[in-house]
Amino acid sequence: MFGQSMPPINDDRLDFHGDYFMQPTFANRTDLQHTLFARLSAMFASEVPLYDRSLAVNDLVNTVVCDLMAERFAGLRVTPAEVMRASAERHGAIRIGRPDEFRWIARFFGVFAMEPHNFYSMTDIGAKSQPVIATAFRSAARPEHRVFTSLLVTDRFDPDMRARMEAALAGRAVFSPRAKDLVERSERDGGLTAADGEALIEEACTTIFKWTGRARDHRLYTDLCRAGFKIAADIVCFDSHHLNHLTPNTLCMDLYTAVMKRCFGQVDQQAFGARAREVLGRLATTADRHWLRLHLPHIAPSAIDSFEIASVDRRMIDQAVERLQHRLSAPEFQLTAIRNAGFKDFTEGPPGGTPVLLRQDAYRAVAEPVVFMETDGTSVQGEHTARFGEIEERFYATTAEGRAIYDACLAEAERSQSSEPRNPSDLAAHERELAAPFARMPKSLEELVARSLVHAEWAPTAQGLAARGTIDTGDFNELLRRGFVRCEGIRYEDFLPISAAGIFASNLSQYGTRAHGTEARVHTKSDLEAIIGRPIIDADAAYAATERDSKQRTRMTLGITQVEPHAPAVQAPS
Ligand code: OOG
Ligand code: NI
Repeated sequence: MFGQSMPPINDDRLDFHGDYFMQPTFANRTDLQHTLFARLSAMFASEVPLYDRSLAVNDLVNTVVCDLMAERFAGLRVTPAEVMRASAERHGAIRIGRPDEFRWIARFFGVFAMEPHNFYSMTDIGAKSQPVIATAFRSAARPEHRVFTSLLVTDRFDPDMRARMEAALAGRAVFSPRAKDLVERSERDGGLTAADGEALIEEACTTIFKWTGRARDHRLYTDLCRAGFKIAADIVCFDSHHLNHLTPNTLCMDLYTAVMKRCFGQVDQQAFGARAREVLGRLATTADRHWLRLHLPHIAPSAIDSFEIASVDRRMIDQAVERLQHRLSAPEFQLTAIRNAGFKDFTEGPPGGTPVLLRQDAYRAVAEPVVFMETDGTSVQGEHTARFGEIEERFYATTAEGRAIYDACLAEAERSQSSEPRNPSDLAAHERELAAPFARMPKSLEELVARSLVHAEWAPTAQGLAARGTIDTGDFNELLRRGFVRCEGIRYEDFLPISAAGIFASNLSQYGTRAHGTEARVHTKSDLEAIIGRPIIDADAAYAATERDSKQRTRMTLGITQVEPHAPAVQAPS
């Protein structure tokens, strides 16, 4: 046995001689982040059986899409491991009750290199408002995971309700002393060892984000729901920051939604077959190298450039759909056998084929049993309907001009859709009505870039390098035309409050809430920064900076001295 003076052996800052390392070896934060999300996904799959099956659907859809792309791009082979990686990206959503809890969450995500990006206020977005403000935690560069993190703003409520909510929240402790200690250790030492990282992930999956099926104060719960604040009930009556949803990434939204509706029995075999052929047929003729780079960023750009593009004929599409239908007959895809509330009617975001921002959809939340423990020791059996199954597909980050056009197109689509009531499951009519206003939004990356509607990263080509010193223009569109530079769109890594609100609303079966609070005030980004104790990154400014830096590097490498004519105005970070 070790003597009294020996340091404890479980201290892994010690080397095998029992000496302290000058530089302890810390686990890589991004690796820890991947492990965290893989484990949260396993936790959520065990809590929500439908989520588990939806992952299988997504893997199948992504495999079908990659197989089709292998037909279209001669030389492309996507291994099952690569399909898994593309499918393993996720975003989560959590809703926090108290400012001090929010600060702990921010510090927790900091351990995993996830920083707050953007401020979202859901309190003032018209009919779909909710009493929360939010930010999203993610890596600054090439994020693969994110968590949309909302904070309840209690001053939206009347004083009596507010006091009851705050009292309910005051008594809970979501972070255990151990979790807090690990977060503090990481901040103090500059990282966590693999074992400590593992311990913190364990805390995340067994307490912080875990669904317990237990709640408190049934009276408060029912009063909040009746008053139209189901989201507040979801926050204040529970003891953890349970994941509301965990959203995988799909390579083809329209195919995924079609398959899910088929699995839920919402469409018949024939209608499904027709839709799948339509969607895959469109993808097989429109997917280009930009599509590949956007959807499969793990494939080397030089490999993507080397693939010959072949035409995919109808027979191949028909066969792919037949194989898909065959696979879907397996028992694991019979979702009607699991309790469910079906799939939403329509996808949020731009129409298919308009590659900006993101498209999202979801299966609806299912009522889950909850036991309410009352202060007098009794318990009440109840239920709670909040956790749903979202899916998303990401496209290019828009510039301010691009975003303005997007918002205008969406507003126009909403106006035309609300003026013409129709069968809620008429997908074709919905698609036509969405496509019409979006006709003015370009569909190709080339055109989106030429009109400065999306952000791109620029780099010299071999031809440009050969012409170095003789290039007489600083106009990047012209340089692109002459083959001296190349560009790739920057993927949008953030959220859209309007899309989020559409998802909130369809799941809470509540369209918006009005403030009753006499003290309700406007909550700003700096309020949330004060709560977190650090600045929130403006994602649009970061996309613009990435583009600007890439242009600057390209100019330097190619020896270009001319300034760019009509360069888009540099936006000051707000
Ligand atoms: C967050 C909603 C935001 C998204 O995908 O836009 C979100 C929530 O439901 O708490 O996750
Ligand atoms: Ni979401």
